[in-house]
Amino acid sequence: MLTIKENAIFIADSHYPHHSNAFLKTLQKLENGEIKTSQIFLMGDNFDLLFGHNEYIQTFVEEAIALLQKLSKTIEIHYFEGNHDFCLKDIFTNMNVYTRDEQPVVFSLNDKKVAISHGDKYVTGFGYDLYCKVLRNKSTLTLLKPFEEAIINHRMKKLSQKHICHTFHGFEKRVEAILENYKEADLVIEGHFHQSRVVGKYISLPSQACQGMVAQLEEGEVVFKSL
Ligand SMILES: [Mn+2]
Repeated sequence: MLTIKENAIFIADSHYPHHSNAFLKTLQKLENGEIKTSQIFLMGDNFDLLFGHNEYIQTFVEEAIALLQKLSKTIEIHYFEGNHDFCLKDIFTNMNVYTRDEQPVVFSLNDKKVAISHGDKYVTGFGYDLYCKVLRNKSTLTLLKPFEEAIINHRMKKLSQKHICHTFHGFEKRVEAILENYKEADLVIEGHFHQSRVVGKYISLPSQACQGMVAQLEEGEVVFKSL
């Protein structure tokens, strides 16, 4: 089983390049050595919109992609694809990239089982499942080609105007339903909800775009912090 290492950094829901530049700044600090770690968990929705099999979408975030490709040669990076960033295996060939279907992935931490995923796997409904399947498909993305620039420009504009930081009222109820799928896990770490809260054994990571924070493993504990 894979192990979560001391000082591992969890970066969730950065929604770059809209909403915040924090993701790019963190990558630059990792590159110049200001931040040191030997393991990074990209928890998904780190990009506000990025997918493979398409050149044009990459032009919005070229610098961040290049930095990630470079960092992945020296740092162990696990990328849990989100609902805004998917089909990434061809872009980040030196990372462990997990599709929605391959999540959650169980890691060990001091003999404990820690289930990690972006956070949109369970309790989403049939419509969402189907939408994910169709959208995250090479043929769909290839079919888009003739219209791609107009569609992508429109999408990027819409996404940049979207309000993404909300308090989830009744979040405990949702967590309870999600945890029905995690009987075996001692700890569950997810992003997606932008809540920056711990509910029992469920860690809802801070969103780098909303709270401006990430999580880091310090003396075996997951702590939320600014980098
Ligand atoms: Mn998400």
